Amino acid sequence: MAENVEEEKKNEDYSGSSITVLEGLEAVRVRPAMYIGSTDIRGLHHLVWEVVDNSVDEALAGFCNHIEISILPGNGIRVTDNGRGIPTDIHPKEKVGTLEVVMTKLHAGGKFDSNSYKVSAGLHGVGVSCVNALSTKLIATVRRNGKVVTQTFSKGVPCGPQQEIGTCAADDHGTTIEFYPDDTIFSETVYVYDTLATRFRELAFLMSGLRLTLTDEREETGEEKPSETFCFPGGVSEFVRYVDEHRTPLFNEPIHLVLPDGQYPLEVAMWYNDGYQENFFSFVNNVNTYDGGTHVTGFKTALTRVISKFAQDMPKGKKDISITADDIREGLTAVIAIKVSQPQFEGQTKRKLGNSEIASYVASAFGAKLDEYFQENPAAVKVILDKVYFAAQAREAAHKARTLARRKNVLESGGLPGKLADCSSRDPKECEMFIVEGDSAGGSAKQGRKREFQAILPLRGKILNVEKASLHRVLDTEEIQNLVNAIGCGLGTECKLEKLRYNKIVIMTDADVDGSHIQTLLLTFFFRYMRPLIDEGHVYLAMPPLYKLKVGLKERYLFDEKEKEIAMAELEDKKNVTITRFKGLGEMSPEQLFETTMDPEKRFLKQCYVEDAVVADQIFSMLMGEDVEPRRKFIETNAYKVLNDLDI
Ligand code: 0RA
Repeated sequence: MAENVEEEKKNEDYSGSSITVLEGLEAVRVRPAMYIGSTDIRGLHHLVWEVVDNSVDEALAGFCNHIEISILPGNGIRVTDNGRGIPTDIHPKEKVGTLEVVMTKLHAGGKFDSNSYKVSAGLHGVGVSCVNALSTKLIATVRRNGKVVTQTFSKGVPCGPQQEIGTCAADDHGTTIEFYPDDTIFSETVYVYDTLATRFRELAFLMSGLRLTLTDEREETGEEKPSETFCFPGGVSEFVRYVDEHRTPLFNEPIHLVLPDGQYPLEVAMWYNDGYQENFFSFVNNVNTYDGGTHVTGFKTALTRVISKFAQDMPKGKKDISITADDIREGLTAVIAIKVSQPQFEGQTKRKLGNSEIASYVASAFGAKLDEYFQENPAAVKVILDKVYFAAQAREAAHKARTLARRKNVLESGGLPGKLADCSSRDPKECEMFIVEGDSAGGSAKQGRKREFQAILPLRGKILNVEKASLHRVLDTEEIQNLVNAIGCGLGTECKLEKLRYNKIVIMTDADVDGSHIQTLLLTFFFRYMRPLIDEGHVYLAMPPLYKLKVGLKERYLFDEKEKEIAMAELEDKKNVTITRFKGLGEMSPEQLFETTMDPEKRFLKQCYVEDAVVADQIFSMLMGEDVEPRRKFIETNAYKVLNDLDI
């Protein structure tokens, strides 16, 4: 066939076909940016992507495993592949050599069979004919069927018909394209080695087994010419390894999942490191989608779904902190590479995949594969979940720190919890705050207090048991936030007594089991998070009376059973005697509450301090038990042993 073509060509006036070529390719020369994006350095490199892309297509089709690229003196580029070689027989429709058609017809794209994943590295997919149009000189050489055939072009126009210039081994095949960009079109004509190397490395990762060699053959420096060969049998797995080279991985091998046979061939590699960033690299048909798109969305959906599913099976203690998609992606490096036959690119720079069907495809196909992988690799799941929960904790801690910082500012500008009935004095030395169990007792306390120096903070129900909850959850509860903000001295390492707003913090609860429980919960909180408050003697327990004894018109309050027995024994005649038991603080009138429990002249307070920190720690942590009843019992009978009582 090739011989016939040559015979025909030799006998023909070549100008006929040249005219049609000019019509097509002249448009490229008039508006080059429309075809290759720009005529700056990016456009200049784009020519290389376009040519190499044709060779990559041969590799994708399974006919090529080596591509050699050289930067030539005079800033030419030579790309040689070991693919099938561009056909050199006569093209049935165009009546010239197929080689010439490929090199001169716009959008011929190289191949005539439907090449479904062709997008071109530059996203424009204009084909090698554009490169030809924008080159002062292009030489195409084909090794095929034992022959070496070449054709030369200038600005897209053939300089003559293709010529057989020699023979090659019968099993030798491939294409060489050498071109010199037109410096009247490009503002920049000097190739950047690293730009080319980066892309070829990337291509080698994406096309496992394909070997790409880049050599800089420009100026003779006497030194060895820069040359690199990129070949990664591990594919995208090695890509992730390369990206994370300077990070500390959480497990030895990246997770590498390949779904070659689905509707959209898909390959994912992912690896966790001990850092905080998420690092995604996504590709569609070997083109980097810098701005992600639907394939990345699908990946994220699947990842979140599958990891969350496995998180359900975690031990109970871990689960009380909820994890987010961001927690799941912290420290994750992933490469997502998909093949899409009709990709739609979005955005100003067209670097984002838009096909909506891809999101659901990736979510389900990759999700199923990842689920399967995790079922088979429980050790990996454990490492990942540990990391994810660590991220969740750190996130919540950071959030709390920010919230508290913000709240502190609010506080400084006079903002205090709405439930707090503050005192009018601003001298902490004389100020007291009563933490009161229940809103109704809180109401009585507000009415009965000495407003100048006594503040009231009603507590609704019980605060969280801080021994059983993470710091983050503790700080999330409104009651504790109110407490922290009202007291004003901050928490944990940030607990600064100079900022304390009250000299005395008085816990005022009913004299019953629930009251004791609330006391203990509050003391546990102060012990764990505001320890200096206890150590410096700022925390007190109020001692409301248990009984009111009325003899005639005289009233007396009795504070415990023993006191009651003595008082009863002292009564000689028991006429006109009434004894009332207070079921709770709420049963007292504001006046009674003040008189019996809050009046500094008459009240009893217990000052709390820690006798032995280690013992206290043991006891407080012992209170973590799941069973409420034994804990209550313990509190009732033992809690006060930890706390030394001091009557004032
Ligand atoms: C047209 C048809 C075939 C291959 C090619 C073009 C081809 C183009 C380029 C550009 C650079 N390297 C290339 N390698 C091949 C298919 C040929 C066949 O069916 O044998």
